[in-house]
Amino acid sequence: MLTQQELNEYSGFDIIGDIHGCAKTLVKLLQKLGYRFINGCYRHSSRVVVYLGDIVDRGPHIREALEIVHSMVERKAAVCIMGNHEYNAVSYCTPAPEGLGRRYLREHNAHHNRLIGETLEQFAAYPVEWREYIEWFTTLPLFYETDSFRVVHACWDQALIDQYRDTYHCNRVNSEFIVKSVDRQSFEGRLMDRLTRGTDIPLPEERVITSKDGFQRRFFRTKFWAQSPKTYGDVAFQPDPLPKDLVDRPLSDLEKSNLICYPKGERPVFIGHYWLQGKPKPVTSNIACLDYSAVKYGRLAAYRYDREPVLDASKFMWVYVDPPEWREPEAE
Ligand SMILES: [Mn+2]
Repeated sequence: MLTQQELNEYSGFDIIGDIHGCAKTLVKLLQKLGYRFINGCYRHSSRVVVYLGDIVDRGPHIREALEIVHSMVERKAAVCIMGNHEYNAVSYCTPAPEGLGRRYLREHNAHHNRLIGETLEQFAAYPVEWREYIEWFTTLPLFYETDSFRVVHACWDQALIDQYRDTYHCNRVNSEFIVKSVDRQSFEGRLMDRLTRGTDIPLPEERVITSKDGFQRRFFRTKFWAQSPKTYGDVAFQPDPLPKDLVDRPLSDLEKSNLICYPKGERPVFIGHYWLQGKPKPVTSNIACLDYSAVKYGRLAAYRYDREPVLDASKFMWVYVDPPEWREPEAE
């Protein structure tokens, strides 16, 4: 992995959000950003890519997307952190220790099978390669920071990150951590959940929202930067709207105490994860989300970061995901 000193030699950082198997669009975005394929990977003479995780699942060219990202990370042309989908892949494919009551760390139920289905299908003929990627995922950092910015897949929680550093003395996971994290109540489980999935609030009165991708949700995703929020509407941050009658519902003291707030004066943090739509722009002056729903014909988005303390809407770049990303490659 790139050291801090090596990173500082680059003039800037191109931070790229959730790819989800849209490899053709990724190539277009890298080219638009000035990267060229030289000596085994895409690279730039003076810039480096930071991938925010969620390379796998859902899209049509997952194996190709992994090849592009992995080759860049190997050759120090990029850094890649872990998304919840890489974590899911590792735990889905890792046999459980005895006594857990199931064969794999992540249960093979209908919901989980469906989420990872595209990935396993596309790797069906390449089992050795898939095994190597699983081993690679097991070593990915959960968060990353330099003197000027921070990245995490879903939520920067300083208290948990500090505790992690005190315990593990690094920012990467390992197989022991992965096994412990299966228990959602453990420190490892809470950290993994918080950093790769963010904060959320359970819906009251056992209500359910059916999300746009057809899943039933019993909670809604919340901001980790809301300053003294009062209602559900003040903290909701997800593509599926809250039911109208819940928007003005006051947050209880318990709900408030479970929220966190990334301070306004802190260095910028970049996240993916949230399926945003529309024209990319910063979420706040020091938070930018780069997940613009690429895999649902949205945009694959990047932010060209040059160490500025205040984020700027003009520094987003993107490529629209065309239907051809989804068609079989034509015979050439
Ligand atoms: Mn994602």
